[in-house]
Amino acid sequence: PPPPRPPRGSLIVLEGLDRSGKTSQCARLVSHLQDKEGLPVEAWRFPDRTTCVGSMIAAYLANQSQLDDRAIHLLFSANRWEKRVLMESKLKSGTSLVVDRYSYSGVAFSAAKGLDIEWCKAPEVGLIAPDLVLFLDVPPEKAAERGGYGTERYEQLEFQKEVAKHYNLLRDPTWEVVDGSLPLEAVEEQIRRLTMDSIVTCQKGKPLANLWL
Ligand code: FDM
Repeated sequence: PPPPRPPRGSLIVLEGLDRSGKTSQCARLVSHLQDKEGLPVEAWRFPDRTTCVGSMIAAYLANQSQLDDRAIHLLFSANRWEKRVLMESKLKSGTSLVVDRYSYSGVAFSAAKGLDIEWCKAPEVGLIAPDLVLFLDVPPEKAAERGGYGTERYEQLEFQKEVAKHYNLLRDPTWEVVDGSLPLEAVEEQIRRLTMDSIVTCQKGKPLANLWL
């Protein structure tokens, strides 16, 4: 008989505007799951700037190159596709992934430039669907007040407002919306609870699915 398969890992995605607290919350969540819960988990992020495609994206974001809006959209998507096989094997071998941004950033940011939403979604079809989408909700004005917008291409209040509108269009009832204006510890607590629920559901045999649901 084949050896028993380990329970699969969960694909947890954090989304939100720049300065919504995603990146710190991802880091805190991953250390909690590893150190306190003793679970196999890895921190991932998109764009993954370490690949060849990722270096083209990095140059674009740093305003060191100019690209057609559709061309950069497809590079962001390709950057997810090139990680798909590894993502699937990690999940199937029991490792949960905490991912800072995914296809929803891809669609929200490109559609905020005026591209058609359905056109933006098309190249994402067939990527692995997250088991949990945690949306850190912070009004753009409040995120901007937190300071520390860098000099990257999209880090401007007017553009972030457009992105917020498009996140709202994409939001569906399966998303867990966390009020990112709450104190960091309160946000962290909610994220931990929702994540543990998702990990347990996946361990119990919830099948992997593909985008878009
Ligand atoms: N971004 C990110 C996109 O425009 N499309 C995508 O598919 C992804 C994953 O890239 F402004 C944007 C969002 C952000 C920028 O992201 C870099 P980080 O999280 O700051 O590295």
